[in-house]
Amino acid sequence: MRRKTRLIVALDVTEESKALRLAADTKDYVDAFKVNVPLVLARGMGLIDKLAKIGDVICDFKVADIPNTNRLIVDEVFRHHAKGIIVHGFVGEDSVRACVDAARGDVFVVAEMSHPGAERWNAPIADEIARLAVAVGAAGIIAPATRPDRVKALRAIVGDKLILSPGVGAQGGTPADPITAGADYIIVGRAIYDAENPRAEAEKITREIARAAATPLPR
Ligand code: NUP
Repeated sequence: MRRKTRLIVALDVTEESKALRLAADTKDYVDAFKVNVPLVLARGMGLIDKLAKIGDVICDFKVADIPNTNRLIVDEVFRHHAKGIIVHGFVGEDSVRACVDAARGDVFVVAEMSHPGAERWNAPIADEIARLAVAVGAAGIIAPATRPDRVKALRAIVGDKLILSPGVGAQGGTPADPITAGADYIIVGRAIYDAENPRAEAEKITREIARAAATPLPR
């Protein structure tokens, strides 16, 4: 995955034509497209192959099963030309390792989710999941843009692994804060695909990312 604009757009629409239009409209401003389960349930895995012709695709399937089932899911995803997959870490080392072993691209492990409910069960084990991601050789982790202090803390754990940070816009996070806190990429869905002009919105967000990236970290 290239690291140019540091924006990943979440294509959380369920119409194939909308997903393809959104991808074509925003491709100049994004480093990757993220596809979640609703779009694939609605339109099938063939759409991943089509999107992969426009840009890099990360499948956000939050894989969370026993090692053998994880392996089968990961295999299927890369057969459709995805470049990355998002998996859960709480299921344990063997399950995550099965994903990394089966992957023909990047595996990103959800360390801590962005929604309020994650504070109860997920946040208390997030540091351990981040350590697990490093131990099994994952490409990176998911950390919440809604809690930039947690992005900073998780960065200290994962070193130079990639951090992808969702929760910008509709969930209340800003593009700048997670970048300043150490995220490599931000993930944005509704703020772009619900905008009147998704391309212009994507461009605006990339300018905010660039500005934040040029600002030195506070000491
Ligand atoms: O912790 C997470 N939070 C999150 O929002 C992990 C995720 N993978 N996501 C996904 O990012 C979520 O499922 C959606 O596809 C996207 C955020 O969308 P939006 O809130 O920007 O519309």
